Amino acid sequence: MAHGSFCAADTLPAPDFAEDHMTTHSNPDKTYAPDPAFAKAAHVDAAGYEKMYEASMADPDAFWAEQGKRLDWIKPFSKVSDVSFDLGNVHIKWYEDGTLNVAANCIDRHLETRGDQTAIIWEPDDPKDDAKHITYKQLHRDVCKMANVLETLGVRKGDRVVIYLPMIPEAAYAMLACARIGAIHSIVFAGFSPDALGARINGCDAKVVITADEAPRGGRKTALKSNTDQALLHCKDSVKCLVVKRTGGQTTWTSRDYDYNDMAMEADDVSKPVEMNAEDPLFILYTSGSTGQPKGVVHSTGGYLAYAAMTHQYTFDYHDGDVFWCTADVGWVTGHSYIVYGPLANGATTIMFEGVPTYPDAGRFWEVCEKHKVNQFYTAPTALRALMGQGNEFVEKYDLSDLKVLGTVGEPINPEAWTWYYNVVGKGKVPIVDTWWQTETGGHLMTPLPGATNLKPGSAQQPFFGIKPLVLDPQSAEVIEGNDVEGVLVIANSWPGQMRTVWGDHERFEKTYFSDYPGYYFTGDGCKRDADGDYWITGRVDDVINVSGHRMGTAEVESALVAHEKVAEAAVVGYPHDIKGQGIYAYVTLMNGVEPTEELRKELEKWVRTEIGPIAKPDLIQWAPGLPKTRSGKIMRRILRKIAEDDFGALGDTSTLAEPAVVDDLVDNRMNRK
Ligand code: 6R9
Repeated sequence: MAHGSFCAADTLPAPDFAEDHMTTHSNPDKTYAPDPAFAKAAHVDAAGYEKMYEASMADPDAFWAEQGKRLDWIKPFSKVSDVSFDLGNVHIKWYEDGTLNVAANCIDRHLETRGDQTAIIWEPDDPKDDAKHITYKQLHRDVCKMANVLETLGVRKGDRVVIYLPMIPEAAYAMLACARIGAIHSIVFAGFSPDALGARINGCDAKVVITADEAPRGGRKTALKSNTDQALLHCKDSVKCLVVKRTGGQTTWTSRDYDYNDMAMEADDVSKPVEMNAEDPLFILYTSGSTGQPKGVVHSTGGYLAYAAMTHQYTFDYHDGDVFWCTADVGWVTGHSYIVYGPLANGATTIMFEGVPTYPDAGRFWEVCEKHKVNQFYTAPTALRALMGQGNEFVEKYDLSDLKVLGTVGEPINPEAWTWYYNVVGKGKVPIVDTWWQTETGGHLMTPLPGATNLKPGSAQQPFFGIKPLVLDPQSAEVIEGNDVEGVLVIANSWPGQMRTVWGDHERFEKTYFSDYPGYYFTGDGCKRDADGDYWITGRVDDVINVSGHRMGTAEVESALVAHEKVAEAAVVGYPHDIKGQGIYAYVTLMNGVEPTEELRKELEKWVRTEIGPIAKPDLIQWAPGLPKTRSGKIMRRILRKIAEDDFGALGDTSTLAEPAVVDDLVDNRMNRK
């Protein structure tokens, strides 16, 4: 089974109940103020946030011109922004007459000051194997070699290169080598099938695909090279395949294959960075929408890098010398921005982890934190929820005293998981940043700042500098002013990290993001702005359910359910209900060893009633041994909705799920009304 390191839940049995995490019950009204000493040393404290945010709103071009200076430009920009969100004429340009090279910004400019500092710590799947410490000097050498290998294969500025690699240093080399020669990379997560890989190679008309023999993960191996061979059966004959040796497990070579290790040995270790325009595409990343084919999200060279670097520095309060660990895979946007581009642009030490959170056991994250003295740790709620059920002793065995900031991303974090993260991992001393953003946004759009914000568990709280969020009424599209309100979330202005277009389909870009609410970037998320003006993401708008005229985020009900001591995970969808319009349908995974009984069903209904209110009481609870998730750990509610509607014929494509078999179980149980 293949999956991102984020989704520990897929690999774990439902956790045993009766762990002491039950003592960490959250109090929803409690906030957590920054430690004064931390705030003092931080890049931004509370007053600093207000001041800088106001400056970013008052004169955005002046603000972003200043931020543009964090990069080294070959030719400095004179124009800051040229943006229109008007349907039919949507264009987004930042720093458009400046030129630069991303690899030079991530590597070359650090050589003089920190050439011997570790740039990347590579932690292999098997903890018995040695970690690698790659200095900026070594990174420079290996990226130049890879750049020269790609040029030998005929790759030139503007060409596309698909990367289908395990989490090994060569994945970062490949990204940076493309950036160095001006090629556009498109990473396909190594857990994707040959079909998905083939579609993406064809979708961006790639010249070369870079892969490895095998990807070890959680003690098992995925045969990437043979997947690539299968994918390439459906691609042009001219596509070349560059193969990196990871395990030595490759058996077949074809005439289109090139041996990376041989070629790199011969390749020159210097390569001149190509001068790129700020608006030249840096990469394409395919992401799925709620419907239709995946979209090729296009990110730019200058604006994207400035935004990734800036958010990495402020959100995590990154300081020189810190060791930063984002547990994502480079196959997702989080890995692009916060394993490679943001940290390296800032001259950081960044960890690349090949494994999963539960191999060899549920202590792996914390073991790695201790071993590499991690200062900032960034992961996903799904991983935390799974780990918290395994017992606190997996955390408590390790010395986590170097942790300064904890982060989460990917979905709303339920207050239970937040509190566990805060108390058990952070020992009640380490601020948590709940970062809300999207593949499309390039970097964080809403997040607390660790030295500035009074933290509220479960809330992404406040906009990042330069971001102007608005809450709209979904029906009338009117702006809802004031606090204690709820609606759909749009962004009123642009920021440098914003995606520029959908690869090969600008019309689809306009239609997807700028047509429902004209004049704004539509995020697809719902949100609340509470009485204090803090933002709470309520989930994708297509996950919003309307019960008897009450709009409700599915996440809200889920959060209540998982707060119950016997519940491991829950997913909630709407289904047609004669009287209420929509009813609440809850899929519930119980803790290990807990028997699903009628009595427990009643208990959970009552629990949600008291947690949220009578309108939130689930109309139907189905026991679910597992939930259908994407490989990045997101619950596929589209499928759950269909099952709830008894529409079993229309489940759509389930092949991209981490474990397609869980769907059969759910359908079975639904049919038999279990
Ligand atoms: C970075 C990433 C984007 C969607 C987004 C939202 C959900 C992400 C969140 C969050 C609540 C957070 N999301 N972070 N919801 N709180 N902190 O995940 O990108 O894979 O494109 O997903 O994920 O629904 O719209 P992507």
